[in-house]
Amino acid sequence: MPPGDWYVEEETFGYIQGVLLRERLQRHRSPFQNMEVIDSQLFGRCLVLDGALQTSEWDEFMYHEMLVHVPLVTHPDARRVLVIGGGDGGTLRRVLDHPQTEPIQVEIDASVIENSQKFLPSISNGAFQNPRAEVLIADGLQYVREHPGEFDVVLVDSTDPVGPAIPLFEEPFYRDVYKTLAEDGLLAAQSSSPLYMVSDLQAQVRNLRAVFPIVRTYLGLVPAYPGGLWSYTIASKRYDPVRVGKADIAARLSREAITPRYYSPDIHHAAFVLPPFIAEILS
Ligand code: AG3
Repeated sequence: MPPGDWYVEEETFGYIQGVLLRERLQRHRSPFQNMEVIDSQLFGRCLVLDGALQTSEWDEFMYHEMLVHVPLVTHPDARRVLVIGGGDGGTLRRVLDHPQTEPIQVEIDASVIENSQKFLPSISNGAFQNPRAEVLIADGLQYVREHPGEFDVVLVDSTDPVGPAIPLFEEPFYRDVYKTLAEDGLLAAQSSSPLYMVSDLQAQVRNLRAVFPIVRTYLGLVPAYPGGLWSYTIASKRYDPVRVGKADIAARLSREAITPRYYSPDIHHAAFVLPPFIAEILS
């Protein structure tokens, strides 16, 4: 390795990815996880939880725009939006871009929100101060169980399916999400690397298919994540994300004055086009 201080991420699946650091800014151990904030030459400041890079100043928009705009444009009028996890605020911020939404965020670890606001303020960009948003420090699993029939869209912005996040990828949770959604509601979740975490993706899609009639996986670039290609999955009761017309998407973005840097009407549709080897993984 060239000289210098490197952040090196060792993946359980036998792969390492690293970036040259400018500075290690913060290290914190919460009751839930180990957190680090680092500053790197290529990606800027990054949030790391339990040794997995969660988001960077440079590419956070690629991930958060795809996790949020694809489902929120698929739903014709999502007002009540529940965000589970997402302590850095990048997801909440993109939900708030849609003026009709009244989001509730449930994050289990207050210290992720605190440290993200302190060290990575450009990611939430004021979202936590927005009076339209309600932020609760609580267990998302329990919150969903206790709030049936309340949401149009649920967004799961979690860590990888290891350790405490595992239940967020399992069928019992998806059954509770089904119940917390209105009769035309939908869920979107990050769904791991389609290259390196194939069995995780397969299990998640299987669990979603056991509960929801429409399940669609889509892809996007997130260079800071291992392999750079990431997947997301929408599970829906009524609206099918591939049936939203490009002209309607363009009209929505212009009416709501949203100017994304990754997401666009073309990207919305391109993201659902899977290379045959990935389609086969999911068949
Ligand atoms: N959640 C998905 C992060 C996955 C990264 N995995 C890894 N580095 N092995 C990101 C949360 C951002 N709001």
